[in-house]
Amino acid sequence: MHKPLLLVLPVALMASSAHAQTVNVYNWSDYIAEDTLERFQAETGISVNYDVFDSNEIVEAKLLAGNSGYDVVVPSGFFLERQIPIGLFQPLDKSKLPNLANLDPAIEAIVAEHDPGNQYAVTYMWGTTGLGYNVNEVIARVGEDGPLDSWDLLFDPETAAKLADCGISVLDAPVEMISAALNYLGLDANSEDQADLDQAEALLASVRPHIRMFHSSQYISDLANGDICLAVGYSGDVFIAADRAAEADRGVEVAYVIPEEGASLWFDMMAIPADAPNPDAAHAFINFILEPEIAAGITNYVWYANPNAAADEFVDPEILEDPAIYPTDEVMSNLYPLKAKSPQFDRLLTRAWTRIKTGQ
Ligand code: N2P
Repeated sequence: MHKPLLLVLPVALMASSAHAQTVNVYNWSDYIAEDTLERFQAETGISVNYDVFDSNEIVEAKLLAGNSGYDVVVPSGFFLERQIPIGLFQPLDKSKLPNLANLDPAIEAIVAEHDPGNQYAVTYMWGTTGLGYNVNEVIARVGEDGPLDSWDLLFDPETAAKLADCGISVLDAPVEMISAALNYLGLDANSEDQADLDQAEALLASVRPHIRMFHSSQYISDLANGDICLAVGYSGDVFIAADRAAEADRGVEVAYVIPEEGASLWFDMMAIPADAPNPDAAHAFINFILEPEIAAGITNYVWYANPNAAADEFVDPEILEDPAIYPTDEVMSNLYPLKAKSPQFDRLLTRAWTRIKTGQ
């Protein structure tokens, strides 16, 4: 009588633990080391479904639709900030995240602006949005004395016109692009004022004819291959392009600059959707990323700063000492954090962005 029961039980347990052995992760493209996922699986026995995106808007749309199937998502803090209050995430169970102790309290304090009390999210990596350029091609067109460390490269129509033939790419990211324009105009980069937005739109429209591409990830290979000469890009992505160009050794030299007028500062944050199928595996994944050698391994591969104080000793000195990656206080004072946009402003922004892209 008992035997069949005993045989049945383990099967039921196996079924539930098989389910417990997958974590579904949705992260930015080009944002993890080659061995991170393998190491996670080897250490925890949990396998990973890993999908990538290159836009906060896409992540938000999936979360709003519900049943995304993801256990861990990595929106930027300035999007996460408005996603928390509408219930898209579950609070972290900090008892399952002992590696939180490794986090740099200074970064924790900054991201608490997005996530009060650091209750819902853990910083994955952080960086800036600046300019990547092909050193030889840009100097050939604007001269050694040209505005190489200025947003003039993009926003001054005469300068942009000189670069149009070798290719200008900008991010297909309205918040980042409009804030860069506002900042260049000397306005508050986070302004939600209609008149300010109008000015930013006019500025972008004035250089629109010189822009070849609106895309948020293709510029990595395009810069590395010499197919474009200027990109508004995320810091680490431009460093990846520079590294690939150097390795290819075909005479392409790529540089990243935080322009003198300033650049945006953002934090990409791991959070667990309210309807995540496997929150336990999500916690295991987040805790794993917080291991100092794992975080450093990612930084060393993708050239973004991590929030992990205990990881510094494992980060390549070339990266740790680069003020465009780990900003000094002086560089930091020239960066502006992006803030969450209200739904009202978002509607205006989306319309303005469509007009800019379509050139109308
Ligand atoms: C990773 C780009 C992430 C930066 N390739 C955007 N927050």
